[in-house]
Amino acid sequence: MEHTWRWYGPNDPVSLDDARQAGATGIVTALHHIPNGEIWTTDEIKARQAQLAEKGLYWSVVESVPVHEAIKTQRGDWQRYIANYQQSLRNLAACGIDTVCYNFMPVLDWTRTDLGWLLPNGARALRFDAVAFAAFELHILKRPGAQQTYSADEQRQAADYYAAMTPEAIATLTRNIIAGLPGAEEGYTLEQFQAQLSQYDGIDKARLREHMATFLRAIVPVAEEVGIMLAVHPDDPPRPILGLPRIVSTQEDMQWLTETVSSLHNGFTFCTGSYGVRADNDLVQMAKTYADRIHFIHLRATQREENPNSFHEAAHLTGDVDMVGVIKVILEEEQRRRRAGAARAIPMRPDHGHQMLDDLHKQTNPGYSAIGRLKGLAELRGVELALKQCFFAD
Ligand code: DNO
Ligand code: MN
Repeated sequence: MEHTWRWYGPNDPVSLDDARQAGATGIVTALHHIPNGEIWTTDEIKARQAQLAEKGLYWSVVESVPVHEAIKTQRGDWQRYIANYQQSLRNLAACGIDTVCYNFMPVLDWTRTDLGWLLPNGARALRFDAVAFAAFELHILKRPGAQQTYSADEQRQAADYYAAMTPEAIATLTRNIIAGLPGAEEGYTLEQFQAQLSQYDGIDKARLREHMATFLRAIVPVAEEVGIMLAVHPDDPPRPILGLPRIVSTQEDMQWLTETVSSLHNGFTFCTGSYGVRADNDLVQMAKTYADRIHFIHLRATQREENPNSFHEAAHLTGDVDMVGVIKVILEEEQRRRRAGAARAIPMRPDHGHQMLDDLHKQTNPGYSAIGRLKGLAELRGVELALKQCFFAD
């Protein structure tokens, strides 16, 4: 695996030197300053590449070229946004970049209720608390029709939770959910959020799949032509929320994706933390089945809680994910590709990390502080090396 590190650009409190010291050789980044949906020009791409080269690093994977909401809803200017996306892919390829991550989650990107959940050892983790989320949906957002999606028991728990909240807690929970976590290209106020949700009226799972198929049929041929591997990031959490469909959550979804556009350029970001939240996702099996389409890997582990819809981010080698099993499958695939003449290892990054040690006293991007990711990367590299020595002598 190629060891990479996500960097949010010049404003990231974690520097490129930090990334190198952590052991990364490649950088995962995006042009976050370009408005969502506009074309990434070769000048802008080259300027970012030059910044990285100055530090002895290179741009390994784009995460993400964001998919504009208009493409997902097929409203307004969506065809222009698809044309822009095609052009951004051409420009990236012209600059030598060959791997592009994206996601197709309606309205919200990844979602957590708690960005600093205290662990017994004093470190802090990201958490999704299903009861807090229900309190937001039922009592803060007051989404019409939401009642029907919760059992009487869940509604009672959410009401109790809400009744105990202070105004600050309400403000924090709301911000955590709708303001946009790092990498999400959109953030909303409550009013904007409501308006954006209503853009999905009448868009169910089947419709969203149609819209994604339209998008893929337009961009995969371009990716093929210019030599870019597309890698869709799964939904996080991997199930419908707020009445919005989610279509990249399960093995069945992965199968649908591969059947809809069969090209290998239509591939996956295998994010173990996102897929791993569902007990019915067998990650080793999924990695095996779609190994030849895995173009980018996010490694982290989540831990399901007593409430099966709640989870928090565990340390990278603990939690519900069979990390050793997944890495072994990836190394098998790499061996296969090597034997077939592939020049490149599969890029992997430690996805998220606990806020710990000195980082507890620093301003950090939730999930993307330095030390927790450094620890994760170190552990994952250890697993990789041990597996290589035992099973992959060539
Ligand atoms: C979640 C993380 C996120 C992710 C974005 C999609 O698993 O990897 O930061 O990168 O949701 O790019
Ligand atoms: Mn991920």
